[in-house]
Amino acid sequence: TDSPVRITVTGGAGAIGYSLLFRIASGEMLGSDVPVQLRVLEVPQALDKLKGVAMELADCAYPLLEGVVTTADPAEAFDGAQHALLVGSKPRGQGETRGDLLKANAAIFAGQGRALAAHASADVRVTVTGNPANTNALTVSAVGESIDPRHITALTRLDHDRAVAQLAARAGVTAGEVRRMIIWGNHSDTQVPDLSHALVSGRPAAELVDADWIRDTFQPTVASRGASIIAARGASSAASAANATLSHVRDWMRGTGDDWVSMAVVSDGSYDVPAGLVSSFPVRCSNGEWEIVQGLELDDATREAIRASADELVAERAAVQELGLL
Ligand code: NAX
Repeated sequence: TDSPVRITVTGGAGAIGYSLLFRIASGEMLGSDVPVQLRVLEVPQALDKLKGVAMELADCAYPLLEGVVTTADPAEAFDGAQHALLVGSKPRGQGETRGDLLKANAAIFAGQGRALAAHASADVRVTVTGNPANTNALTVSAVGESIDPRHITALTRLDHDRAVAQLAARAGVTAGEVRRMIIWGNHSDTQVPDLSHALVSGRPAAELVDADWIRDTFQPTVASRGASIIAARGASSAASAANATLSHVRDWMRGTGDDWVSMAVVSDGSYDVPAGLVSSFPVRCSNGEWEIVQGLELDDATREAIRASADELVAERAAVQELGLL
């Protein structure tokens, strides 16, 4: 039999991990015929909790799950990893700014990037969910030079799926009827949800919804959805974030068919996003590789919004560079 695919998940004792690990082990990510081994990294204080999660994973008796490693040692966690899902990060503390968050996490992701480069499989594919996700991915790339930069991505799929859900509800259809949604830019409130190329049951979405709704309701609702979930639930999105992380990897590996998805990937300068930044684009995936959908026409407002989000990414990169990490 084949040896199991080694999947490293960081922050496995957290809220997203509590959904994500079980669904990976069930075969939902890589397929119902692909054995997996989970290698889960946590901080030392959370190892006991993580052991409890590992006990529950065992108790699910998943046929595809060939072992769970729990550790606080990045070298052990990333050993032979073919996928690395970097979920764990330091949350924003009381009174901390996004800048403080950026610096604390730059140090964490620099350490993990080095461990990945030293210990993971040469073709490891990295998906960063932990915030600030785009810039954390950039940090991993900067320190992990032996890893193909095209294999280091960040999650904007939750924003993408939120946008699909909003459009579907407005159009009175199920989410499966919506295709070709786009999120551009940073996973932050400067993100650019764009339905101008979306199709609803094969028809252009722009024919079904008016410009006022797009600008005044659709875009702000998608961009502030995370805050709305926190306000309602008293905790940040967890099951939906796990679902998006899993869907990101699944579609990257198993392909997007004639649809596309949004992923934050290293820019090649497409759509005037400075080359080298990790920014969200519409991508098509096949054979485990992505390519940016080219040649889409954008209106001036969308171009301007993409530029503003790219400016934010440049500023985030500069803040990390100041630390001497890039
Ligand atoms: P939790 O605070 O529940 O869990 C995070 C876990 O990470 C904790 O168990 C913590 O001990 C662990 N951790 C912290 N530093 C670590 C390190 N250096 N190595 C290993 N583990 C470490 O947060 P959760 O709700 O699971 O969210 C995790 C991350 O996802 C946060 O950064 C959050 O901001 C981010 N999100 C990103 C989203 C996206 O769309 N990109 C959406 C959801 C979520 O907000």
